[in-house]
Amino acid sequence: MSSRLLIDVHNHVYLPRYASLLRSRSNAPRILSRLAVSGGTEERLLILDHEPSGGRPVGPQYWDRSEKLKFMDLHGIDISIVSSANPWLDFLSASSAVDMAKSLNEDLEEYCQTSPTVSLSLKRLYGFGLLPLVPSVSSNSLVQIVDQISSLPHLKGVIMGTRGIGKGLDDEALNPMWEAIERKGLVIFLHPHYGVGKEEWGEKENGHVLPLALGFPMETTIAVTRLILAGVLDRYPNLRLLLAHSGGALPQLSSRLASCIHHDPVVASRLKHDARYYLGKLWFDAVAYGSEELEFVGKVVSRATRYKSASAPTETDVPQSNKLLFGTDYPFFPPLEAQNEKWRSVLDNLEAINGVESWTQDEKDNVLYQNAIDLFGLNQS
Ligand code: 5CU
Repeated sequence: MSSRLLIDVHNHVYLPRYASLLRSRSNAPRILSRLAVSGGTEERLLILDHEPSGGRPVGPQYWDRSEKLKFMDLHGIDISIVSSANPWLDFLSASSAVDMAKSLNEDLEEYCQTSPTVSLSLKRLYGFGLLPLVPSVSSNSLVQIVDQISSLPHLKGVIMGTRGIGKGLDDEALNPMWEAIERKGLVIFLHPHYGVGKEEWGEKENGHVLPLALGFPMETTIAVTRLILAGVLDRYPNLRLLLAHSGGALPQLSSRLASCIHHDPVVASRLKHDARYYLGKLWFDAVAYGSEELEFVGKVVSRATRYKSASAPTETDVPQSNKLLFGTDYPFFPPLEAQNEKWRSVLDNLEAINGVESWTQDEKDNVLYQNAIDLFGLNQS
């Protein structure tokens, strides 16, 4: 691929079927209707723990494909890899979650398959499917839905929260699912929803700042660390995990993690490699809003092969920008002021990538599109 592109790997949708489900509910997660100050009715979204009881504004940007394409055009985004937004199917019974996953995956395939094209072989929209990750679901159902997703040509992976089927991502009951995802070559987009214990946030009114800025990334940090400690990446070395929000605090804490493991023989004996090695096996979105943070993540990830055990296959260091991928988090973080203007949150992330001092233009292009082409196999579409 020679022409330059912009590919957004972190953006969301509530497909119309899912928005209807949220409208039918009387407790969170839900979409409620209420009288607007300006007259008429307005819809509000209630998804997070401790969301103000009136929720927040929600509108077509959450479900209408033409709004997403307009947003992409406004920001020069050629391709989006779209995922359902949190909290996915977490609140459903096992049988409802299986049925809903199947239907939403078909809906998303249609949403992408009928999208405009970038070139002869490339669509503007691809997607991450949904798995029925709820308590009591059977391994068979999970594997069947992995098979369904891999049979839908415009779905390139799965989006997944951190709870697994109730016990987290270190639950052995998930092994058949990991095996199936690895076998089918799907990318896992790991995304938070629950944050960490709300008692940490004190009594001051800070809106969503603490849960979103700190709680979300810490949730991801803990979930992927538990997955590593459980040996999932040793058992399934070809699993491809993309971490939301640049992997949270994992890059910053990885040497501390390695040291703690080293001093705990029971955990150490479970793992084939130093903890830092596993960072090189992960992908990170570039939704970090700062050049220095991106540069730091790139450096930490690239040194991973230094920490492989002697028995590991020969590998070379990962170039510094090869595991980071541009994302927007659309439709979250919309501008507070004028509509029809570019979004500050998107510009911040673009400026962060373009401002990394030690990266060449080729390295920035890796993050802006080339890594996404490689990870999702878009040149083979
Ligand atoms: O602003 C938020 O609540 C969110 C959310 O719930 N999920 C997400 O992906 N980004 C922001």
